[in-house]
Formats: sequence, structure tokens, C-alpha cells
Amino acid sequence: FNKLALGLTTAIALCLPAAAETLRLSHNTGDQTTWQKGADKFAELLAAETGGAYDVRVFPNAQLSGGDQMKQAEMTGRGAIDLVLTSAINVTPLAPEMAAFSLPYLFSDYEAVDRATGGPAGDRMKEIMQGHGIQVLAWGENGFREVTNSKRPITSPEDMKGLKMRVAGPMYIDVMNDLGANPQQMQWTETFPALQQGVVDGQENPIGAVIIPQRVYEVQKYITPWHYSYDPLFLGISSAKWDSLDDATKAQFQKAATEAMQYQIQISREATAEGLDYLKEQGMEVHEPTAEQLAAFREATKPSFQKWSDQIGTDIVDLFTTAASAQ
Ligand code: X2X
Repeated sequence: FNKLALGLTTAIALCLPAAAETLRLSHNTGDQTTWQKGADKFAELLAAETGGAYDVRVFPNAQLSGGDQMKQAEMTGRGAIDLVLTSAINVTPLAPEMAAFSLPYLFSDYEAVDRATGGPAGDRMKEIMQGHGIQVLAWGENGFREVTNSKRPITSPEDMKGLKMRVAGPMYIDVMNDLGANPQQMQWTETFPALQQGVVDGQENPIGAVIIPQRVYEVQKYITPWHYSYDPLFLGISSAKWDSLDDATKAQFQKAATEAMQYQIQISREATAEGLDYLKEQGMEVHEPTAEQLAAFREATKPSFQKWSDQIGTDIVDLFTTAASAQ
């Protein structure tokens, strides 16, 4: 009987899955964005890959860092958060080199962006993030950041003069100053009410990933798709957690992250491609800049391009300009 009981217990133990380990994933946009959808996809794929061994809980709106979007990466680096999905500009207080992605008018199309994330430039950034305790599993996409405001159409740097602009991070303060605007750093979660109440006149964000899902069109009248800065996402895991995984598990995390971010990039690009039509239907006025108008914005933002390139360092900036221009 004892033998039988033992055998039975073993059989039951083998059938029951071990309790799943919960991992907390932080991101800093709302729960309708492509960021959220990418994070949810990762949770789903990782559970499938590992037979339910991991339960990824997704926390939007930078809840895990008390609403501070710039703090998520630092907290992940010291292991207080397991996983982070955020964009480059948010980690520049920790790793200023990450601003290289978003230098004004560096990238002009997705092919150039994909050469950067898929080549030596992206790899160099992964190394830099490792130095801050974060293993970058995959690149995703916030996207090309486009300007909106409630005051007037933007067709030249002149039109930006004096506009109160909400921005996410330090480099964009400099770029807005180049354009004569009046920039103010603010959490994304506080931006919608600030736009609604007229505390600020405008903001800049990608169309598919953020502007549409977060209904910015409800509080903004004008949009100019000026493509002034590209902002990638990355899905990262704290090095402490990463180093505790065996190789087979690491491969499962890697696979789930790569597929989830491919999906996230795809839905962001699709939503962006249809985005201007949608925004017109919602009552926005779209002003697509001519090549000449774009050149004027590019020219006006050269001082901050230079200032941030000096700060980032020539070797890194060269990796990015090569990716941006290679045919
Ligand atoms: O805060 C923003 O503007 C956002 C959501 O795009 C970033 O995280 C940079």
C-alpha cells in the first residue's frame, strides 16, 4: 500500500504544474496602447513557451515607479522591477547614450531604423544597458514623434515660437528651444489633463502607438507629421533576474520577447499608416510638410543635434549615422 501511495503521490506531483512565478512588467502608457498590447503578447507567449511557469503581470502608466516614467529603468536595473517596456528617451537620465536613437532628423524611414536596431548600433546600446543592470531582450517601437497643438497649424519653425510644449525628456527640451517653443518636462500620465486645461498648448508623440490609443485628438486640433525624432521601445529584464535563469529558460524568454516586439512593431506601423485619415475623421487638421518645410525644421534643430552628439560621443553617433544613411 505504501508503495502504491508513494507512486500515486509522485504521479500527482508530476501532473500538477508548479506554482507559476509572478514577474512584474512596468510600462508608462495607458492600457489601450500598442505598448500594452506588446506587453500582453509577451506575457501570453512566455506562458506558452514555459508551460505556464511564468505569470507576467503588466502594470501600465508607470504605476510601479509611483508615476515617474524616468524611474522605471533605474528600478529595473537594481532589481526592484523584473521587466520594463519603455522608450529610449525615458532612460536618458540613466544612459544618456540612448538619446542617439532620437537625435533630431537622424532617421527618415523605417528601413534606416531597422538597420540601427538590427545592427551594431542596437547591439552597442544593449551593452550600455547591461552596464546599468538591464538585459535588453528585444527592440519594439514607439515611433516617429509628430507634433500636435491646439493653437495653429505648424508649417515652419516660426510657427513653434512661444508655444507651450509638453515634452518627455531632456533632449526634447533642447530641440524645442531650438525651435523657439516654450518646453516643459512632464509625465505622460499628466499630459492629457494639462492639454485639456490649456496648461500646455501642444505635445509630440507617435501616431499609432500613442496619439490614437490615448485619444490625444480629443484635446488637440492640429497635427504636423514632421518626423523630427524616432523613439524605439525596448523590452528589458533586470540582470539579477536574467542571471538567475538557466540557458533553456533564457532562450524561452528571448523567443517570447522577440516575437512579442515584432508584433508590437507591426501593429504600431499599421495604426500609424492609417492614422492620419483617422485623425481627420476625429476633427484634426493635418498639415503634411513639404520637403522644403522639413529641411527648415532640420536646419533649425542642428544645434541640439550637435550638443547631444558631443555628449553621446562620436563612436556611438557614427554607428547611428551609418545605419541611418547606409543603402
Ligand atoms: O512620454 C511620452 O511622450 C511617451 C509616452 O512617448 C514616452 O514614453 C516617451
